[in-house]
Amino acid sequence: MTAPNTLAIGPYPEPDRSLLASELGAIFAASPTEAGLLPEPLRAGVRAVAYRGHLPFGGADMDRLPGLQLIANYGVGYDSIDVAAATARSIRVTNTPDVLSDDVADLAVGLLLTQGRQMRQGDDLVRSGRWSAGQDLPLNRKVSGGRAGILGLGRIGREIADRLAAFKMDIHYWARSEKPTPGWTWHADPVSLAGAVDYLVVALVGGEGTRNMVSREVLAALGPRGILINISRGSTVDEGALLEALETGAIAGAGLDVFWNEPRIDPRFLTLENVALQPHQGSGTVETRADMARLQRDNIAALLAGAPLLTPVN
Ligand code: 8YV
Repeated sequence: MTAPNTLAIGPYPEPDRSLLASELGAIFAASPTEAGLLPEPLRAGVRAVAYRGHLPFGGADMDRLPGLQLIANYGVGYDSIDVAAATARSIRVTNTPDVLSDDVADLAVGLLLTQGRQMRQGDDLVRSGRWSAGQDLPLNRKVSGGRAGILGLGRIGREIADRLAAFKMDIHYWARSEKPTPGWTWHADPVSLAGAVDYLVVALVGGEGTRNMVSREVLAALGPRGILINISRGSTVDEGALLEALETGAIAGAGLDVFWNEPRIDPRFLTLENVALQPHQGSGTVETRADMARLQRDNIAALLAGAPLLTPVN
């Protein structure tokens, strides 16, 4: 029997695990480190890795799979994969764009409404009996018609902006260059964007180029009435500055689906009343996860058939 040529690295729930095994004959490893510990004949047969998770996958991990031709990522963001190291080894990388944009944008809007209308605090007021005892929620600020800033107007940022435009919001954005978006206002730098809006929604790609782009200065410009939403990567935000801004009221609040050091996030977040916390669930619906897994497997099948890759990164 020939060695399997697909290695799935990371946590794969059912039915994805069974489909990887039945369609591609995949073998499994929990992490890049564990993959490197597989017997040499198994590692030598691997032509494609189905990668899932946020652990770094670097050049040394690739070198332990000498026949590797493709890393097919389960996710649109591929910042955990060293793409430069892959390219230097003639290894292709694919991701899963588009299929998850709706879900991630939906969650961003949900967090914006949750924070804008104090829905967490409202829920607490009802459950605690304080409402029935006569207490009311302080009045909120109107969300519809407000000013929204999108930091990063890629596929997901665009979906968020389109949704917020339907809330009659005034749309501002930062992207490296101005886009053909009549009626929306482009800002040349993130500080200028933050200073012009009530809600700042981060939809950047992860990685070195965007690390800490939401800086202390950006948060100061957002100001004490401003709300930060992040559905992209924790690395895009200076988290020390964010915690300080939330603790001191330098910004009004935040809705966060992503963090530095997930899932063991900074415990200071847990004590704050003015944040809504989510467990990196932006793409987490049955439909979208099935589409992501399908696209990942289809990229691998294409490689093994010698056909063009569907969603190449490099
Ligand atoms: C994760 C994501 O991939 O697509 C991305 O970039 O961050 C998510 O969809 C997902 O949580 C599985 O790890």
